[in-house]
Amino acid sequence: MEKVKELKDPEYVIMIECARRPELGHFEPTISFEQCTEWEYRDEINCYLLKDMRVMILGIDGYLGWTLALRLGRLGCKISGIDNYFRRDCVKEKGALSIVPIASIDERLQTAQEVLGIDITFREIDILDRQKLGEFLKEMKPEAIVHYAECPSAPYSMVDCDHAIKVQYNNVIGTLGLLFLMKEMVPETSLIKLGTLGEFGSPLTGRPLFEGIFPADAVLNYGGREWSLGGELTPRDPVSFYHVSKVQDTFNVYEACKYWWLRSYDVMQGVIYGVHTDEIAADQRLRTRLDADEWFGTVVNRFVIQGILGLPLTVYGQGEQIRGFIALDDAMQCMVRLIASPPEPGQYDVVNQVSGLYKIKKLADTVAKVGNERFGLNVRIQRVENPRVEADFHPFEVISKKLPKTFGFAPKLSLEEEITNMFTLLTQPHIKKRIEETAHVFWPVTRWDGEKRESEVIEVYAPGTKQNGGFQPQLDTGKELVVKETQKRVKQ
Ligand code: USQ
Repeated sequence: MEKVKELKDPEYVIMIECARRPELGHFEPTISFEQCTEWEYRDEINCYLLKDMRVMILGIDGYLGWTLALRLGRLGCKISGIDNYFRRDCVKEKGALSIVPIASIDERLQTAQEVLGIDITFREIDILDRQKLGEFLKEMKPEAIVHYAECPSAPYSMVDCDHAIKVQYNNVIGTLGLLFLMKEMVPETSLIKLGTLGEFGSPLTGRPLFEGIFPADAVLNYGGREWSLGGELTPRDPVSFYHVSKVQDTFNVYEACKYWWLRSYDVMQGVIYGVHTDEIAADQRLRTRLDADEWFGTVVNRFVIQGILGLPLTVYGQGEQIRGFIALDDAMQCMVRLIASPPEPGQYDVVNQVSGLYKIKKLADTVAKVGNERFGLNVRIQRVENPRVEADFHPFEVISKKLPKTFGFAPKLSLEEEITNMFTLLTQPHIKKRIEETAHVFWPVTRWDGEKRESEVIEVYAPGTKQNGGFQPQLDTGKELVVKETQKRVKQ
């Protein structure tokens, strides 16, 4: 009682100081973003951002890492990053190259300085080298770490035992080591970890893909009894050894937040597509990579490139598979927003990062439509034997409420707009030449069943000639359902 009285005494006032800049003096604990001089409202992103925020990007030389570095640098963040060129090496192993020519890291860093005035501190470090990574963390003291330093390819993880082990070792052990380093050196730093929507698979029951954790009012009913599921991690059903590595990461990050009060957002990202952000378009030496080979090319990117080459677009199986997608620029917007609003100590949270859900055959139709109508091409589509083991027909309902509702994410690009941006860039003669040089590694030969043979063509068809029936995707953003149709399977 004495103690309480003491605290209520007007002579005793609780004040806090900024751990980052103690010289600013003392503040009342109720201080808000608006009152704090360290947080600035930024019109261009329509949210508050910590001044000179120190952000470290692991995997800074990659498709996403490089693009994000420039975006954050332009917003005034102090960027550091590591890379060991894992991705460049794997693509080389396939005999492929980035379709969009990319500069060496030295030239990229210099150009970022010259053209955009961004200074990036880079070290060539393998995420598995804990000694070097630890020293770099100590030197940079990042306030946020974005973890992109994982092998992102499902097919690469399915080539054979060596490749599966390489992917899982790099991804799982790399992340686990990072978590221990963060605990030792930067326990207050937020970790923005790239997971994948594919962790959840595509439940045949139609159960929605919640944002990683069951909502508070979810219940399990079984044998006449009922239990709450609220707050528990939702089931995972990964679709390749690569996706399994992401599931293992999920549990490791979740536990680290629980044991050590680390803080993390786990980003379940859909398939990214696209080539454009204002920063990477500022100079051709700032362009980010784009792959089309069967290992590292993702579906929309591959379709556009195949269309330019005159190869019918390779729809695997029936093309009825539904996936979540997001354009490169929109994905960067999400990442900036997550970085700008750090989680609380001990908080592990999951966001589903998608802006649209599409069937593969619908994607092929859209790419063909844009290519044929706006670029005078003659794009055709082919169904090929699916090299993967994945459900062909399945319901697909994705909940993605947190990014739009809590973090203010609003997608800016439609699928057609970004596909148009892609055709515009990739039909340039010097890039078209690179597409032709890489064409021999487009065809799917990596099969999930382990057989060593090429997928066969089932049929070639003209765009728009396949009925759009079957299950319809449902995206619940909490604002409006982007596509809301009765979920039922109709006759094909
Ligand atoms: N597909 C085709 N034709 C192709 C390539 C792919 O029909 O030429 C189909 C696949 O069968 C699959 C879908 O397109 O159903 C997506 O395949 P993808 O290669 O574009 O993407 P995926 O292997 O799922 O992996 C990619 C990224 C990965 C990320 C994941 C998000 O490489 O890093 O985690 O997308 S998600 O798909 O939501 O798991």
